[in-house]
Amino acid sequence: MIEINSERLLDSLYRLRDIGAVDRGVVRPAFSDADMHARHWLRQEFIEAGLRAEIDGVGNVLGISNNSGPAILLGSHLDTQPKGGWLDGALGVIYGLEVARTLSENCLTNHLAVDVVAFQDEESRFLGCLGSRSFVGILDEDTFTNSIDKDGIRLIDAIDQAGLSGARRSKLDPDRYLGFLEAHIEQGPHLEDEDMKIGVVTSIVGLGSREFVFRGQQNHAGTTMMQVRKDAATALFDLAHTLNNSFSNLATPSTVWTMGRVLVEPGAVSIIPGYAELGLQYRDPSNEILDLLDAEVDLVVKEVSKRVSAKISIKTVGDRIKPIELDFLLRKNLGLAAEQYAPNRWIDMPSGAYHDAAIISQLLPAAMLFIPSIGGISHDFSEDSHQDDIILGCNVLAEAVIKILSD
Ligand code: HGY
Ligand code: MN
Ligand code: MN
Repeated sequence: MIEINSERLLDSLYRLRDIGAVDRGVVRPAFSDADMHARHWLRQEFIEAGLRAEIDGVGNVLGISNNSGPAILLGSHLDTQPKGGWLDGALGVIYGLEVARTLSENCLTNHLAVDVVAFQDEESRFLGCLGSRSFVGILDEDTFTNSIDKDGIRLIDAIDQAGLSGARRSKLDPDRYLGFLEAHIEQGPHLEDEDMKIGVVTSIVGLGSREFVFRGQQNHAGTTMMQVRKDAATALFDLAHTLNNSFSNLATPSTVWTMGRVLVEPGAVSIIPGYAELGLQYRDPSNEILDLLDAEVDLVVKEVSKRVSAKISIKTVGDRIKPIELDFLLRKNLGLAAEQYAPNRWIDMPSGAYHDAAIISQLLPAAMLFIPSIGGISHDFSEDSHQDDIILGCNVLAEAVIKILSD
């Protein structure tokens, strides 16, 4: 059984963690200085690992083996949430680097072709899975040209600022690969609750999203009688409350929805808000349920618009990320490897988080491997995993890669 260099693995993870470190977490939003620093650092690591390395026109970092295919592509994303954990995305990227290094150092495996990728903007500063969408060729020019972040910064300006304007946008060559494997922290409590060490992911949820805008009339909070007000915040609260109730009636046990972004302007206690924004995101393993929730949103907007005085409009309808099943053969090899390193301590399980693997699966067989998240926490500075679990996961991935490429 292969043994990765655990000291080197942890050292690379800790050095990456230092880039954009805040408290116990990291702040490396797509195209931020910290993100680009991490990408240039990683490109150098790929070169030292003997890979041909480049940063492409949307910031994806690619490390390509000199070995001829068929190859395996390993990786994940390098960008983080605005207040992110140190392992979300980073784990899968550094696992890929360590597997490439370990196999190239071993005379029995140094002929195998292991490529590694670090995608850009999986965390949707501009657009969820921006980098992997560009890599599979489904990022249309209109979206590329018109994407802006929540502060109104244009994607093309962020790319220019990062010094990437004019760099080519790499495209996946499906003929080179047998598949894509993304290792990731579970970001939930299931593995820890079941005292399991490895999750072999069966499916990835789908996702719908909306941005609502509420326009009313800013006015004095004392002299404006209730019946004449056009209060943007009251309309927002009414819509949020009604959506919560109506989604609860449609939801299955695996349906989740979140209203994680609220803006009320001008945000002063003695001023009736004239403007408000609300971000809604909903997820389910079933595309049919997501279609139902889509339709329900439109019905609820119509119903609430009739009874509030502010005007409600839908600013953006996010691209649907479809739920997907992951590749059976790749999963089988992940399971065989997991059984070798963690006998009876691994399970098949769905992913409640979405991942670049969902996008890559449009062109390549794809599969994922999870390691436990302490307390099930993620998208928070306190996100963490036990060192032994981190090392075990990388060994399982390396063994699975050898099985897949040697079959
Ligand atoms: O939100 C997600 O599922 C992913 O972590 N971006
Ligand atoms: Mn994330
Ligand atoms: Mn992630």
